[in-house]
Amino acid sequence: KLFSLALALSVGAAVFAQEKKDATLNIVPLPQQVQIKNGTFKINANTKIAFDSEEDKKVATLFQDFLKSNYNLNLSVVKSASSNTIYFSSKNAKSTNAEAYELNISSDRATISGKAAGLFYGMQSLIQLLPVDKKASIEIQQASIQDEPRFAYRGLHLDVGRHFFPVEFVKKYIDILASYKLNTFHWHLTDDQGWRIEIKSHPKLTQIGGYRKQTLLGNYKTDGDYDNTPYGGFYTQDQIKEVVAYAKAKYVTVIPEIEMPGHALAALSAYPELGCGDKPGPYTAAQTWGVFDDVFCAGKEETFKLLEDVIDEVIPLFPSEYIHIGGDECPKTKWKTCPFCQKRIKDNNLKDEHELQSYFIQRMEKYINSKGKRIIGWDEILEGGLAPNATVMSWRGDQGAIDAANQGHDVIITANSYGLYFDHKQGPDQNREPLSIGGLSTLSKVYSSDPMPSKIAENNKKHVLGVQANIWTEYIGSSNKVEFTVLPRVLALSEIAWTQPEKKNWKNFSEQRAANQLAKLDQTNTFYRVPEVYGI
Ligand code: TNX
Repeated sequence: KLFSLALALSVGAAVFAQEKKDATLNIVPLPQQVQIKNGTFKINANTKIAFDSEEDKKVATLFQDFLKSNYNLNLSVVKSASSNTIYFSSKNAKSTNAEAYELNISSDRATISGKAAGLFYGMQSLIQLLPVDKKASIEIQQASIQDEPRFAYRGLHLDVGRHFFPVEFVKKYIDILASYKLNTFHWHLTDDQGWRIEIKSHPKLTQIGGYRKQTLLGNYKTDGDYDNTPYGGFYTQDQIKEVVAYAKAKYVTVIPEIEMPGHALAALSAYPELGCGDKPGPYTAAQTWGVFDDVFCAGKEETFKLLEDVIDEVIPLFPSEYIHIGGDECPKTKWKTCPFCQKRIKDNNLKDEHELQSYFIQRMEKYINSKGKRIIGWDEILEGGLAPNATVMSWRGDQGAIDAANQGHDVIITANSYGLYFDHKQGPDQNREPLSIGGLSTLSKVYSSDPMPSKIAENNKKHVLGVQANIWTEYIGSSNKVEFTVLPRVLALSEIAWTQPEKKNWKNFSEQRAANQLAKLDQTNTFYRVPEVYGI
C-alpha cells in the first residue's frame, strides 16, 4: 500500500513537473530557459519605452514603430526607466554573447537586457508575446527568459538568378528572417539564367547578362507568361547598398554569392571571350534549368581579370566577412578539350581538370583573402584540394561537411538530407503542391533534423558554424510563391538553428507556437502553406 502511494505521489509529481516543463510561451524559436510566473503586465497608452545607450535606442524605436503600426499604440521613447516601462538595457547585459538576451516581465515592466543584437532578439520575443487580436488590450504573461543561440550562423538563401525579385520584396524577406532570429541572408546573385548585380567596370554583365529570352521552358508550365519577351532585371549598386543597410538595422549580415567557374552562362553571354577555346560563343543566358557545359575558361588570364574586377566592386558593397564564390556543378567537358585549360594544367603541374577547379578556387581565394575577406564555397570546392582558408557549405548530403570539418575547416550545413532544400515539395501529395523542382522537405523533416553531423569528431564540432536553408527559384516565379515556399518551414529552421536539440518538442511547436505565428501572419499580406501537422 505504502509502495503504491509512493508510486502515485511520484507519478503525480512527475505529471506536475511535466506540465510545468511543457508550459511554453508563444515564442519561435523556443528560448533556452523560461520561467513562467503568475500574473500579467499590461501595456497601455501610458507605458513608456526606455533605453540606455544610443544603440539601444535604435531597437527601442523599432519596437515603438511596431506597436504603432500593429496595435495603433503610440508610446514615447525615453531615456530612463521607471514603472510601467518596457526597458531596453545594454547596461544590464550579462552574457558575453552579443546575441544573448534576458527578458524579464513583471507586473509593471518588461526589461530586455543584452548587447545590441541581443536586445533586438529580446524585442522579437516580446513582439511574439503580444496578442493575436490587435484590437484587444495588451496583456503579456509575467515570465523570465534567458536566451542565446545554439549556432552563430543561422542563414536563409535566395536565388535571384533563376527569377528576379524586386528590392521591396528582398527587404520583406529580410524581415521574415530577422523575426525568427536568423542572422544571415545568402544572396545568390548570379547564375546561368541571369546576372543580377551591377558591375560598373563591366556593364554588359547586367545590360546583356541580366536578361534572358523568355521562351521557357519545356519543363516549366505555370507561374509566368513565357511569351518570348525578355525576362530579367538586376540590382544597381545603390539598391544593393540600400538592402545591406536595411539588413544591418535588423542585425542580418548579407553574404553575396558570385558563381564561378560554373553556372556562368549569363556572364558568358555578355563576355563570350571568357568561354573555352579559340572562338568561344556566342552564348545566351540559359532559357532552361540545369547544369551547362559552357563555363568560365580556367586557362585564360582574362577570366581572372574580370572576376577580380567584379570582386573589387563587390567587396566595398558588403561588410560581410565572407564572399561566396559558388564552385558547384562545374562540368569539366569544355576544359578537357580547351587548349588554354590544358596549357594551364601542364604549366602548373596539375593532375587533371579536378585539380584545375581547385586551382581556380584557390587563386580566387588568395585574391579575396588579400582584400581581407574569406570565401565560402559549395562542397565541390573540396574537389582537387580545398582552398586553405575556405568555409564549406555542404549541400550534397553531409559528407562534405564531415570531411571539411575533420580537416579543420569551418562548415555550414545546408543539405536536403536535413530538409534544407526549401524548393522541394512541402508535402507528399502532388495534388496539393504547386509546381516545384520535386524532392520532399516537410515541416516535420526540417524540425526533426539536428544540423550537427555525428560523424564529425568531437574536437572538430566547433567548426560547424551553423545551418541554412536554400531557396532555389527555378519553379518560383513570384514573391508570393517565395513566401509560400519559405513559410512555415523557416520557423522549423529557426528552431533547429537556435534551440538546443534536447529542448525541441514537435507537438508543442506545431500545435501551439508555430500555429500562433501563423495566426499572426494571417493578418499580414504574407503567404504560407497550411501545414499538415500530423503525418508529415
Ligand atoms: C543544385 S545546391 C544547385 C542549384 C539548383 C538546385 C535545385 C547547388 C549548390 N546547386 O543550382 O538550383 O540544385 O534544387
